[in-house]
Amino acid sequence: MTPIAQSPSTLQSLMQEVISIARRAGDMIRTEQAGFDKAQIEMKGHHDYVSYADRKVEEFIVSQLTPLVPGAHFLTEEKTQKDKSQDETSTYTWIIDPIDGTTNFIHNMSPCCVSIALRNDHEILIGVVYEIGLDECFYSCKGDKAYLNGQEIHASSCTDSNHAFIELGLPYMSAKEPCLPEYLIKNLYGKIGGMRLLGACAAELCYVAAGRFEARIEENLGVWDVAAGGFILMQAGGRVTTFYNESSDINDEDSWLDAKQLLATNGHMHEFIRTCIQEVR
Ligand code: LIP
Repeated sequence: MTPIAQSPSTLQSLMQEVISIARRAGDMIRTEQAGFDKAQIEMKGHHDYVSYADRKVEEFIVSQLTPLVPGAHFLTEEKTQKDKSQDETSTYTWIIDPIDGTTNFIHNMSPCCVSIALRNDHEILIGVVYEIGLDECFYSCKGDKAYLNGQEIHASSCTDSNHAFIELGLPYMSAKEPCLPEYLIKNLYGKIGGMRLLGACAAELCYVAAGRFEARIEENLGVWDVAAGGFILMQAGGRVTTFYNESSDINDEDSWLDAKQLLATNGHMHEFIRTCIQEVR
């Protein structure tokens, strides 16, 4: 396949098309959420919910993205597409979570969002996250800044852990994993500004990018939970690594992107939180 031109203007116009697709997918989610019948819930795993809405939205997104980068592969949470990202015919992969925050979605809660990233080999070129509850679209592309609904965003400049506002994520696989948030709550309670569990990793990474929070921490994540939001955060001046690895390089194949565990911060809080995690594990 022909590689897509990666000039800033080409990527920006491709990004605008992805934003439009994410917003239309968001409209579908809003409609489905308004009339959602809990009898439609299915289980993918222990406490890991899915519904026909996730699959319907995913199929819509795939159909709209397909002509934008002909031959690109798809890596999607709901597996409506075969993962061919290891096959050599294309280096481009769309990474999609049609509804990130599915548990929030089925309980008619926010945040829940659409997350779409375009990856070329191990480099992310575009990230778009659209959160439906507050009608907030976060986006960035290689060579550009990070934006929320047209306004530039930046990770916070907070350097004082005493005021840090931190988001934790609870993985679904409770039986298999020792619960890191439990240890972190014990360890950080009284030492930082506040902690929240919001339940939609992609949106929460963008909240760190927009300076609302100082950090977001979770393990056992899928690449579709982190690809777009992690990229947007880095473009907004934040830092994204695994808990143990120093690497924050989006071109590094051993990086956070495929690691399933994510320490995402405004940069200033990184070592403070990494040390806390290392103390409790
Ligand atoms: C979920 C997340 C949530 C996280 C879960 C899960 P889903 O994704 O975004 O914040 O805690 O581990 O990955 O299933 O709603 O797309």
